[in-house]
Amino acid sequence: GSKKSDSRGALIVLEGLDRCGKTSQCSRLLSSLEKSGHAVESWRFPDRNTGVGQMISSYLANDSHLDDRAIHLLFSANRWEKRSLMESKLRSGTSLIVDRYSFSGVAFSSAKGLDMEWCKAPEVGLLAPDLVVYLEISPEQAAERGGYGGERYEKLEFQKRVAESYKTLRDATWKIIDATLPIEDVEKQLREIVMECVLTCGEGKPLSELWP
Ligand code: Z5A
Repeated sequence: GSKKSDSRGALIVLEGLDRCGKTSQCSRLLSSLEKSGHAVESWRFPDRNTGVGQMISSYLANDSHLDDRAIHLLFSANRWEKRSLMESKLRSGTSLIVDRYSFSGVAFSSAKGLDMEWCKAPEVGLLAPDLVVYLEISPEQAAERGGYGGERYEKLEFQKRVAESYKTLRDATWKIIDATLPIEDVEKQLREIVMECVLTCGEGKPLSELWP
């Protein structure tokens, strides 16, 4: 049907441990939404293409050392530098599928021992997702998938603490999908949840900000 003038895109966020399958699912979701005629883009954080993103990338590759709070604020700044573009895309009717967002920021930094409320503070005022999907997998099962590479956080003990942080962070609005199911089954469940969200946003659900 014809698009109403107030129809906006949906902000959809995928979260989960390293190797849970976010990247695979984001690309499947992107092509299925495109095929059904939706305006949609796939984004990811960290966005390693910006100046801040390059500092983050070098930190993750263990090529540079940064204080825990300093890197936390860089991850947040990396989202702030994309905020206005994000808002204009959504308002112009483009849905965004985002691989990691503020929840990763809080989960990973609080897993290092930083206070969770302190971690949330710099995220206040960023756009709140219309939907957060958590792809659930145990740290042990995730580690079995192709093994970890050399990046800083790719260690079992650390991923266990991240999983605990995510448990504290998640609320009743999050949708949880069993990420150990076959890729096609995860894809099907994800598509259904996302389609419903895209429709609701198109019908004029207002944009809101973190933390709701
Ligand atoms: N970080 C942070 O600290 N603060 C922040 O604010 C943000 C991030 C935003 C880099 O992220 C690190 O930054 C990340 C968090 C931290 N550290 N960790 N850990 P990244 O986005 O660059 O990297 P990543 O998200 O952790 O990892 P990834 O390698 O991109 O994993 P993935 O996207 O979840 O998974 P995948 O590539 O789709 O799949 C992994 C493998 O599993 C692959 O071989 C697949 O074929 C396989 N797979 C996928 N699905 C299945 C199913 N269903 N069954 C079996 N096998 C599967």
